[in-house]
Amino acid sequence: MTAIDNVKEMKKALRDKLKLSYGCTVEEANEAQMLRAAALVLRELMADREIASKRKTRETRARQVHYLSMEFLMGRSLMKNAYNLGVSDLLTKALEELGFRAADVFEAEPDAALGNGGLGRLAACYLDSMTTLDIPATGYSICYELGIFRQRIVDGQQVELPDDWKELGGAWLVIKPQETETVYFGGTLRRFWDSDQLHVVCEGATPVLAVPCDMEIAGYQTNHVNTLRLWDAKSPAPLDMSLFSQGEYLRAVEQHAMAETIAKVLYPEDNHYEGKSLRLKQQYFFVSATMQSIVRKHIEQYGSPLDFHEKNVIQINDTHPALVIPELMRIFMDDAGLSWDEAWNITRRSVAYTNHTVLAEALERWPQALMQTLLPRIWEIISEISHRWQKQVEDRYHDPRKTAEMAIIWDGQVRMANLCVAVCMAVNGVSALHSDILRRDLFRDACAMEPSKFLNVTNGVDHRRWLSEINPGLDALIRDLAGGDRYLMHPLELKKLERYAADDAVLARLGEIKRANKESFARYVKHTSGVSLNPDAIFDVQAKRLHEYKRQLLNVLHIIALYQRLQDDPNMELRPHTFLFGAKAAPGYAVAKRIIRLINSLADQIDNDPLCRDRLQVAFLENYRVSLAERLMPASEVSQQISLAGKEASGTGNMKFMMNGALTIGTLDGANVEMNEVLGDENMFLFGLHADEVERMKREGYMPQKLYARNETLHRVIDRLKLGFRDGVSYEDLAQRLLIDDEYMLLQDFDSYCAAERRVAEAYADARAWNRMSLLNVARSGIFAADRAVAEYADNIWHVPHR
Ligand code: 26W
Repeated sequence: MTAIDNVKEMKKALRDKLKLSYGCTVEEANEAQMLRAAALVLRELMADREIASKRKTRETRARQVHYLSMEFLMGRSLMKNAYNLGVSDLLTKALEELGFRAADVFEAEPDAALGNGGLGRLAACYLDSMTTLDIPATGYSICYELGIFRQRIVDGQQVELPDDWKELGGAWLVIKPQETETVYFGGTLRRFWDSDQLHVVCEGATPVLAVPCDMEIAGYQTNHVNTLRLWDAKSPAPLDMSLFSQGEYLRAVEQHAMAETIAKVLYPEDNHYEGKSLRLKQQYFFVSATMQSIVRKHIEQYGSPLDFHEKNVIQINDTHPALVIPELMRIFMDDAGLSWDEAWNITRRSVAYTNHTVLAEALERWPQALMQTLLPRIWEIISEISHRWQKQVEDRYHDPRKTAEMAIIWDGQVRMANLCVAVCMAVNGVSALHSDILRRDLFRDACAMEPSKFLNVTNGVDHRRWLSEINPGLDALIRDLAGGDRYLMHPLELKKLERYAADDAVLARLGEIKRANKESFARYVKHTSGVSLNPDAIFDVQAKRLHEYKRQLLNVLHIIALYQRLQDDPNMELRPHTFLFGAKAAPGYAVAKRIIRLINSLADQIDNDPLCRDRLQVAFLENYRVSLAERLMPASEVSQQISLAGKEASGTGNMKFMMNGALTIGTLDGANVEMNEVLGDENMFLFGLHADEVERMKREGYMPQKLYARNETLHRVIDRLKLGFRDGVSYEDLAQRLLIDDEYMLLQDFDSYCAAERRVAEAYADARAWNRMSLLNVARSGIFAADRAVAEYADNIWHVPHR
């Protein structure tokens, strides 16, 4: 097996790759070229292991996990792979000795940003853990040409730019044309009998080629290597000019264009469904290619599809890949010749579904007409599943209301969540609270029919990346105090830090580490944007997608209140406070974009008011993304997790902040509830309505205008929105939204939020007490490691062994 054991070998390997792929010397190479050379060196280290891993899976006839997700938010890979392969020091030294600044080479790598936010990043963290736990697993998605847009702020407003990541990021991809699959769209169905067997064929369908672009995934301290398979879409044949004479030319051009657009761009909507036909094409494209390839390999090895479910488990990341259900049925029946009952038994036992949101506007419902024309056979199969399910529901409940609610096809729409709930062997939520809401509310009646299939797996994050790799200072402290690097494989070992909760020297060192991280982040921000952050101020951070339910606007309302207090009383005692925001808004989400503009207007106002100098600051961090989060988390002191209770399925940023010693100000929502269970009320800052209180108040009638009329502070804040700031932009629209509807109850939680912010400021005044809380946050963050979450999937859903 290829190995690199010292700096000399690493330098030679880099030189060789430069020569091979660019025909240049080290002296002639630039950072981008060196980056590609380094990627090739690491890929070579992984390639042997990947082959060996696959061979082992085959020989032991092991059950395999197939993780299907429309999004994998991988971020950068060079540092991560070097770290997992145990060569990060070697690589850094080799680069330096070859005359490069290693940091510049790492920085040259673009993020592979094939995802929007939580759901996509979760998939990336889980790939790392599945591999580290030696689970034979493959991730599947689309090889989008453009990932999530790059965000620029121009005159306070978001502008979207294309994210052309593949030019350099493609260095990690291995293209495998020999494993191409063909996916068919449209056409008309024809049935015929042939020796007692009914055949269904689809004629005149448009073929699209799915070409695998594989990314190798190395685990930590293991030789096991898994694969992330990204499908690229290609048109089958080059344009055939001879078709012109047959009048087919335009059709050929259309087909060609259709194929080439499928993998063009990631849909940038997060938690908001739009019934676009291109999106449905993307979903079927990657699902069909994936399932064809999995079934083909299964039959090659085992000879029969009948034991498919014993050797394979398909995990679907939300409903986006839900077409696996009818597609598996189709392959088993139409391609493998099984009966409906045989196909149904295998399919039901193979697929498990994770739900990631309860927001009604995020639930996928495809128009029947679209599905019928684009995927006629799939539509037929879904219809049959739907009929059978409906009968089951009627027999069980005899209740037309429930029949309507639980229906898969209703009112001209195909409801993907109901399809998954009806068919899958397991359905799980992503935090204890979220899973309870699924069982008690969203999927109540289906749950009563089959309670044992509704499970919880609280999310987790890759703590090797999100702590050890990005926060070397804290990593060194943990190694000193908690038994070296044991915590990297056993995250609960972080608990050992608790012994030092009263150790002044340790607490001081923790404070120094945070201070150094803040300074380094401030240097980075200065360098990249020109903005000076004051490292003496508390770094109070809200970084996540922009969505009304996440309530960035509540954060803004509080800052305005603070600013007005300062204006009223310029001599008030105010500890320096810097509020940082990072957020992308979906390009079509007008309100979210207005909130971004508001944050920038406020930042500008405060920045230009001498009253605020060195005391109050607001900064909007442009283009929030994985690689920026990696710099931000270690420097953060306060983590804002302030969604309306019951709306955030879990959150995973909350866990990353906690691991890096930030204290949480938050509602009892998503995984915050479980953070509160391990931390107690004394080590975080809770506020706001609980999920059940939200429900009750909504039922009984919530009237935001009353709060506005009664609450002097709130009144002034909202009036200030209307008035606007020094740039002359009025935010009357946002003010009206709060007064008329306030769907996410910002006004209701305003007072309690301000009180919690005051507790934060008071607590920060006592550095020792603060550092103690910070230490306890790190110490108790171990349960939020992705290794724990993946082990639970393996034990309770996949039934596969793991390390
Ligand atoms: C169809 C449009 C669309 C696109 C993405 C709908 C829904 C989504 C995702 C399911 C939204 C999402 O990312 N959900 C987040 O998933 C995280 C991982 O489980 C959770 O931590 C977040 O709370 C949840 O918002």
